[in-house]
Amino acid sequence: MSTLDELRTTHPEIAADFTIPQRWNDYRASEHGIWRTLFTRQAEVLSGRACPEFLEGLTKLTLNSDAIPNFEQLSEQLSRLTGWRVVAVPSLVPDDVFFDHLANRRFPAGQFIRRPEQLDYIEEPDVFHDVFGHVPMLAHPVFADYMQAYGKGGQRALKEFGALKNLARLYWYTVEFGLIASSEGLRIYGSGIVSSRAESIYALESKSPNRIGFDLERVMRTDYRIDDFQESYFVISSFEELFAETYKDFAAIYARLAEGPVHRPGDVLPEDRIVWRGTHAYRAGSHAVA
Ligand code: HBI
Ligand code: FE
Repeated sequence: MSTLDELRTTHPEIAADFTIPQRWNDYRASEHGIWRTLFTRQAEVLSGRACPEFLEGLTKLTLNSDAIPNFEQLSEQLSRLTGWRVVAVPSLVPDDVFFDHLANRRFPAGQFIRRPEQLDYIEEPDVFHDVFGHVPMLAHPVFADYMQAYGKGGQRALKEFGALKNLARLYWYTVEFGLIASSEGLRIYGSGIVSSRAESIYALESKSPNRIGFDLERVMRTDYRIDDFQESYFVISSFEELFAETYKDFAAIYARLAEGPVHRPGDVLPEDRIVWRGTHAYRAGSHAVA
């Protein structure tokens, strides 16, 4: 991640909170074309795979394949639904800046769009991952509150040794890679899955990964991989449950977590509520110790 001074060389107008003007008029036709390609193929793969709340968010915000959304217009619509706005940033921003935006119901979205050769994988969050992947869920009132609570929790965790790692795992296994057990079956809500064609299919249909019932401390103890499909997904039963389970004072939880083990991404534990036991997972339980 770059510092503010480094970013000033490529983005002279960057503000202290790392926001930049979106400059919607400056996107090229080819860039809108990449949005269109990605949107079209995800809309196809997500019908029957994404949770109803995500699909309703797309509809309520009138997100479509036409063009990269204009953040001003999108924010007007989103703020009427849940009070959130979308602001443009170059890409990843420092943790304290990220948390401050979320705590104030601003979602920082990458301004740029990936290149044609990056359709399937990109390391830094671009406008497709951030807007298509994250923003529809911010139109859901309970999820919108969850994201703000995460931002506030992050501000507190920054002051406490070790806590940020625990909290980042919660974000990873819910906001980025979460599954939900809907009345119709398993569905996706995590942005990292919904913005990836291959992982949208893998997360629900592959026999390989574990699907494990969500448990806050279990998730906060589990390392994650950033370079491949997940070996385990955690399944919530509702967004109300997710919010209730996480709207707690984490101080006592962080103290307990500092003591116990850290689990590998593919570990299955005796106390896990197994939704599906993956065929490629480790069996022995935890190894590393915090
Ligand atoms: N910045 N733009 C952006 N998007 C993120 O998802 C993000 C970030 N900075 C920090 C960060 N995520 C994580 O380290 C925290 O959620 C822990
Ligand atoms: Fe993301």
